[in-house]
Amino acid sequence: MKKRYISAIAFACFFLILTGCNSGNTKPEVETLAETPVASEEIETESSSEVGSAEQLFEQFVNGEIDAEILTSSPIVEGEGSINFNDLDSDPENIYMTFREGEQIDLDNDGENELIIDGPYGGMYLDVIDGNLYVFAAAMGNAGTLSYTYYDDVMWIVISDSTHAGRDYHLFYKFEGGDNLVDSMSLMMENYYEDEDAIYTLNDESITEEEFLKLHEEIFGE
Ligand SMILES: [Ca+2]
Repeated sequence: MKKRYISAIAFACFFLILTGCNSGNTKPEVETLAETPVASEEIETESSSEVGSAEQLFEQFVNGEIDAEILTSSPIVEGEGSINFNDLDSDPENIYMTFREGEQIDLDNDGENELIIDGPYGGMYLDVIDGNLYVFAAAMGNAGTLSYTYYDDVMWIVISDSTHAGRDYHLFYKFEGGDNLVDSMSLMMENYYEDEDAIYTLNDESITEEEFLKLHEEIFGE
């Protein structure tokens, strides 16, 4: 009987310890709950300062302090990995072969400016997406000159090849955010053989020379 009595006391003590532990656990939970609004306030503060941080990231990039990652999902940038401004070509005697800081313009129609890095064949365009710096458009050599144009009330990023004889083609990309391509179009003239008429197309559909020239002027203002 004594043993059982002692066991009962021991069990009661054990139960008390358990209860004590539980009540001990409750406190941190309350504290955790109380901390949650503080944590979300901190996050809000971080996101509200992101607008200013885009310019900071652009500045850090042109100072060579941070890399820009190649946005591989973009149709108008080749390769992968990241780019450091200090590793880009620089030729003091030829400014057209030198990468240099350009203007900041809203090129992707999201109300925030992107950074243009002027350089060979149009250089490259950088955007801050979710707080990270990306190259979302870049020149592809003499068959892929990079530019932009304001047409039909939006900004279009343009890849052009007008450097080869008998060929004048332009691919247009409309973004809403540097990682969100929403529309594209093409305008081309091909005339490879002197004894054949030139072929003009808009989005691969045949158009007349007059229509081509009119569109060319409307889009490029020239
Ligand atoms: Ca933008």
